[in-house]
Parts: sequence; structure tokens; C-alpha cells
Amino acid sequence: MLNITVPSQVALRAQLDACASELGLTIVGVTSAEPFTDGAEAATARLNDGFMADLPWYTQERIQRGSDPGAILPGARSIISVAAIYPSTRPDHASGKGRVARYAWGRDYHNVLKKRLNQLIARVSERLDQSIAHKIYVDDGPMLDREVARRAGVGFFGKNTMILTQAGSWTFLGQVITDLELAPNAPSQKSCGTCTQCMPACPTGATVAPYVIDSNKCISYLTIEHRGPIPIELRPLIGDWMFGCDICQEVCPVNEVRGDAVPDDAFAANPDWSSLNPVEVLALDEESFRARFQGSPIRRATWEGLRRNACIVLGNLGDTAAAPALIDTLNDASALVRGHAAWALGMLGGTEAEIALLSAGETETDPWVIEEIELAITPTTKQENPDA
Ligand code: B12
Ligand code: SF4
Ligand code: SF4
Repeated sequence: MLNITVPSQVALRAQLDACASELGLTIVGVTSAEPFTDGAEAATARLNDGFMADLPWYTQERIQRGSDPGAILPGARSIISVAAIYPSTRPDHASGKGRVARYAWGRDYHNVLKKRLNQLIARVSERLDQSIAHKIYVDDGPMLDREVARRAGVGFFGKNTMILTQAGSWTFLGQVITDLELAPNAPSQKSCGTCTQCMPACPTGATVAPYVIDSNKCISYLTIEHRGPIPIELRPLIGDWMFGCDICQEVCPVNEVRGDAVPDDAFAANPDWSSLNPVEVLALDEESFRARFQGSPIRRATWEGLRRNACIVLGNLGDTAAAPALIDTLNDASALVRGHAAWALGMLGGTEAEIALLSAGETETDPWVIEEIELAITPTTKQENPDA
């Protein structure tokens, strides 16, 4: 009879934790591969309420698939959930620049964290001298990353819907579904308590209820994922956010108490990405956009989308020195960008802007841009910007 020693769940877990720590993964939890029924229910409710906006890939089918790890990896027994800390201390923000959400200051986390999780599995596999069936996801699959993290004890849900870990919410989440039988963690018992600070702090009122974000109003959605015109009533509320938004995390007291939160070097801020000069962005051609943001999450906004955002930021900053750049942009090849440039000029006001708008109105052929030009030359638009 063969004498095979099967490592216990606890011994396997100890190996996992040791390998994770060697790879700099300090926040690690484990949960079973049981279906995520509650998470799927909440996600379905968000979808049915229209709160997932027009994200074409966020479908009921995706939610179903993501809530059943056993269907993704036959033989799945455990899910390893990790949170990787990214830098959160903002260098002095130069005036005239557009803000970038912290998660996008450094290299694209999808690749960095997936590589790390691959190394983790390779290392554990080597130690155990056995192959491990696994499937890795970092934001790029159907799994409900935050619900996995909650059940694996990595953190608790904040009312801003972020997972609040021992290091706060400035973290990326990733997970590995595996056939290893690992000792699980208990879900965190912590909660926001009576705090509600993130809710009134949201400029657009996107936190429509505790734990519920209406993506249609979320600046992160609007500046990163949304492909068309940004609703005119939301534009002034975007302020100087050029890509993403961090406000509901900046105000969170859990993020203040994070003495032991050491950001992962792999996500160190790149000054070319961490704040953006909107006039410079308007001047980028498609090739220079690709080159400048190679390896950055900012590419997700698309060349057209980022220039649309630059127009909004310039309109909100209200600096008339940006008028010539916006006037040039009235001739842009993209109607989306031209329309937002017209709006921004309306916000800046002044004779130079008005003459340019009137002249553009004579040659413009796109009906939506014509409408934007007309709105921009009516005085009511300008009144919406309190700083202009
Ligand atoms: C779609 C999406 C978005 C959308 C929608 C966001 C949202 N809140 O749903 C938009 C584009 C707006 C977005 C924005 C951002 N995102 Co995003 N996004 C995703 C994605 C792809 C899916 C999220 C999802 O399924 N939402 C659907 C709803 C149902 O999920 P939920 O709001 O989390 O709901 C849960 C809880 O509310 C809970 N719940 C429901 N009711 C109740 C009641 C109680 C009492 C409790 C306790 C809990 C609870 O159950 C729900 C299901 O799990 C995930 C990656 C992934 N694959 O999971 C990243 C992800 C959530 N995003 C992430 C990040 C970093 C951001 C931004 C911070 C980026 C930025 N700075 O601009 C913002 C944050 C905005 C915000 N406050 O959420 C990280 C979050 C990391 C973390 N520590 O939590 C993720 C996990 C990506 C990753 N792998 O790192 N995102
Ligand atoms: S990311 Fe910004 S816009 Fe979105 S919910 Fe948070 S504060 Fe509101
Ligand atoms: S600000 Fe308060 S309510 Fe909002 S997530 Fe943080 S602790 Fe929770």
C-alpha cells in the first residue's frame, strides 16, 4: 500500500501564506468555492435598476457565470483573494492640471497583479511538488471581486461600495480559483457603523443609498467607461477629474488610519500619468496618446474620451488662457470632442470664445455639435459654473 501524506488544509494554508508574503502580498484571504448567491442577487438588482449604466459587458449571463466558481473551474475547492496596496499620498496638485484617480498613477494593475498571482501559484506548486488547477482574475472576468474579498475576510463593504481592508480601500483586488483545499478565513465582522461621510461628499449624488452606486452619475464611470457625450448637467460637477474619481475614498476615515499600509513598489506613481495638463492632452494625436499611456490604465478612456474629459476640465477650471486650445479643438475630427470644446468655451465666456463659437456655428454640420454651440452661446450655461 502506498504511503501518501495529504497535507492538511491548515498546512497548505501556511505554505500559501508564506509564499504570498515572499512575493509582497500582505493582504490575503481564502474562501470556499461555494456559489456567491447574495452577491449575484445584489448585482442583478443593480443591473435591473439600470445602475450599471451602459456597460455593454455587464450582463446577467456574466453575473451568473461569476457567481459560480465551480462552473469556471471544474473541481474548484477554494478561492484565494488578495488586495494589493497602491500609493495614495497625492503630490502637490499643480493648478491648471486635471486629476487622475490614484489607481491609475502607476502601471496597469491587471498585468502586474496577474503576474504576481501566477508567481504565487507557481511557488506553492513547487513547494508542494504538485500541479494546481487554477484560474486567475484581476478585474478582467465575471467574478464579483469585492464579494469574493468580503467572504475571504480581506475586508468589509463600505457604504461607498469599496472593500475596506486593514490598509484602507486604496487597493486592487485579485483572486485565484483553485482545486487546493485551503483553510478559509471568516468574513470580517467590521462595518462602517454610523458613518455616512462618503455619501454627501459625492459631487454627483451617485451613492443613491448605502452600498448602492448609480454608475450613470459616477464620475469614474463617466470619465473612464462612458463613450458618448457626458450629460450637460453633470459636466460642472466633474470639476478637475480628468480620469476616474477618488472623492468617496478621500473622505473615508478608514483610509486615515493606515500606518502599516505600505504601497507596492510595482504601482509607483509615474509623474506623466498622475496628473494631466488638459491643454497638452488636447494636442495629442492618436499615436502620441498611445505612446504616452502605453502600460497605463488611462488608455481605457480612449483617445477621444480623454480629450472629451480634457474639455470638461478646462471648462470647469475657467482659465481663459485655455481659450485658444479650445478654439482649435472646434475643428477636431471628432464631433464628440468638438461638442465638449464648445461647452467649455461657453463656460469660459468672453468675446474671443463667443466669436469662435459663432464662427464655428456657421460651418458645423453635426446636429449635436450645433446644439452644443447654441447652448454655449446662451448665457444660462455659464451660470452653472460657480467659479467662472
Ligand atoms: C463595474 C465596475 C465599476 C463601475 C461600477 C462600480 C460599482 N460600485 O459597482 C464603475 C465604472 C463606476 C467603477 C468605479 C470604480 N471602480 Co470599479 N469595478 C467594477 C467591476 C468590473 C465590477 C463591480 C460590480 O460588479 N459592481 C456591481 C455591484 C452590484 O457590486 P457592488 O456595488 O460592489 O455591490 C456589492 C455590495 O454593495 C454588496 N452589498 C449590496 N447590498 C449590501 C448591503 C450591505 C448591508 C452590505 C454590507 C453590502 C451590500 O453586495 C454587492 C455585490 O457584491 C469591478 C471588478 C470586478 N470584476 O468585480 C471593479 C472594481 C470594483 N473597481 C475598483 C475600483 C478601484 C474602482 C474605482 C475606485 C476607480 C476610480 N478611482 O475611479 C471606482 C470606485 C467607484 C465606487 N465607489 O464604486 C476595484 C475596487 C477595489 C476595492 N478595494 O474595493 C475593483 C474590485 C477592481 C479590482 N479588481 O481591483 N467600477
Ligand atoms: S467615485 Fe466619485 S462620483 Fe463615483 S461614487 Fe465615488 S465620489 Fe461619487
Ligand atoms: S466614509 Fe464612512 S460610510 Fe463611507 S465607506 Fe468610509 S467608513 Fe463607510
